[in-house]
Amino acid sequence: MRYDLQSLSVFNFSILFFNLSATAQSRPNIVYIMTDDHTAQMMSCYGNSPIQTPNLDRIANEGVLFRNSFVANSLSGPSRACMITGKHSHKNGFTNNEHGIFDGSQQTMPKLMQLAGYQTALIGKWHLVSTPTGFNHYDILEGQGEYYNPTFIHDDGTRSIEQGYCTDVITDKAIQWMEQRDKQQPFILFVHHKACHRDWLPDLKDIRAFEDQTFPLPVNFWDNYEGRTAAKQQEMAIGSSHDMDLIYDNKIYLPGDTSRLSQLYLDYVNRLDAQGRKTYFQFHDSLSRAFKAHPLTGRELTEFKFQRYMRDYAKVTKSLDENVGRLMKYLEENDLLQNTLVVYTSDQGFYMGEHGWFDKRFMYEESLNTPLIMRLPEGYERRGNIDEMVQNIDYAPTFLEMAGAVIPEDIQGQSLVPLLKDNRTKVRDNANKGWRDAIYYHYYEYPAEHMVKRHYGVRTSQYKLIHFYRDIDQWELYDLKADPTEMHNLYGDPKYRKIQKQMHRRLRQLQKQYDDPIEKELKTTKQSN
Ligand code: SGN
Ligand code: CA
Repeated sequence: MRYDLQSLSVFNFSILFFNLSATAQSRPNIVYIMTDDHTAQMMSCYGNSPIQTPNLDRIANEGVLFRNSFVANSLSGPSRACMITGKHSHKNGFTNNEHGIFDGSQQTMPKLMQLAGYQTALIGKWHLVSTPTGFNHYDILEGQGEYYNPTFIHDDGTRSIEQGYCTDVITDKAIQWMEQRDKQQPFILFVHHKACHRDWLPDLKDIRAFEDQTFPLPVNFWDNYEGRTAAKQQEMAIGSSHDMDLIYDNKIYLPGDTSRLSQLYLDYVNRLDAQGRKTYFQFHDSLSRAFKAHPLTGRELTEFKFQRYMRDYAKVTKSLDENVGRLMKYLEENDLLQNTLVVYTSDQGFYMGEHGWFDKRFMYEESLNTPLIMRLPEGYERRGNIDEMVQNIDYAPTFLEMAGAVIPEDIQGQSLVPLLKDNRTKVRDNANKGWRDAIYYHYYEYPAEHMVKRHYGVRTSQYKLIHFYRDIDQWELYDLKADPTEMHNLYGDPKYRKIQKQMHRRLRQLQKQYDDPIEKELKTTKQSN
């Protein structure tokens, strides 16, 4: 049921929540685990992963796996803002990392969960610049946070350096909070990891892991970006020494290297204590010496960088998977599994060499997608893969509905509860007939690091239409069935004239539905020029 929250008086509120106290015990807890930049290609439950993630697989095996899960804006801050508001970027106001400050006075899902009688806690990466609101407790990383001995900002405004590896520390804090919570009330706990964000520094116990593994190059690794200007002009290529730095990103460093990025690299590594630094550099110095004895160039160098990137990312992911296992064990041992929704997702997907890239931002599949698996509480019978298209704006209404709370009219996402309810095919298919047939996307951060041009677009189950705009005016159209790796821009192809027209119409409808003013703004700019 939906209500216009602004028009509800306190009196109405008390009526709406009147019945909730009676069912307080039966309302599920929610443990929402969101990583940074962890992508489905690096999760074995999604298939074709070069590494194993057994603890994540367990969540999927015992619950559900969304095969078509997307973000609304593939960048950390904006994605997080979409998630906690249930609204697209132009509505929640946080469109980009560079200039965004989240307006914490607006309606958010954690605030509504509090109103519904939930305890709310946030541990880890926040990245929305302003002080978190709507949480009974928070303990957050400063900005992007650090892997080694990270600094935390506590909810009393103080800061301290916490000893340990970031993924372990965040998990410890999450467990500590659950230990001391009020056990009479349901809770929602947001566990926001820094892993697997750049520059992929591993837990020292994993420093030698995956070193014997050779990772296969994606089929479109050597993409030449024909017919795709924005893709050609990005700055996120593994092969570019400017975009992926041999020292900062690939850790090929020997004392005497003095670039700005080598200093930044050292700043992060030197957070380790003396013993930690010794272990770290023992391994990396030998790697660096071996590289410098036989320096590579051209394609060989690019492939070397790719292998280093994949290994570092895999190491960071290994610790992430193990820590998710630790959190699951805590839930199990404390009889919390039965009545807890466990969500595992990321703030967006990531390129693992597809198109020759790392990073995200583009509306192409790897970064438009975000992993989404759930272990469901009692009463939610669905299991296995879910194919409906879902988006991170859907999480807020889902959690609200599960909590028995009202879903305000202005929330733009759609509750996933109908998809989670019943495992009987017939019942399910009937219930989901009216599910969305397209999703909307809008990315804003340009000019900025990695130089991905502003764009918006629509994706249906088979097609995708993208418009790169402002300093460029280029449309792209993809047939995802015929061309799943998005190498052939079909825009203007006479064979696709009808599809192109339909996709333009669907785009206009979605921009109207979500009230995105961008087309009007572009028209006004055109007229005034
Ligand atoms: C940092 C990274 C970028 C990354 C952005 C945004 N550079 O600026 O590579 O795209 O974060 O990432 S780094 O030199 O600081 O590592 S996001 O996930 O937070 O949006
Ligand atoms: Ca991210």
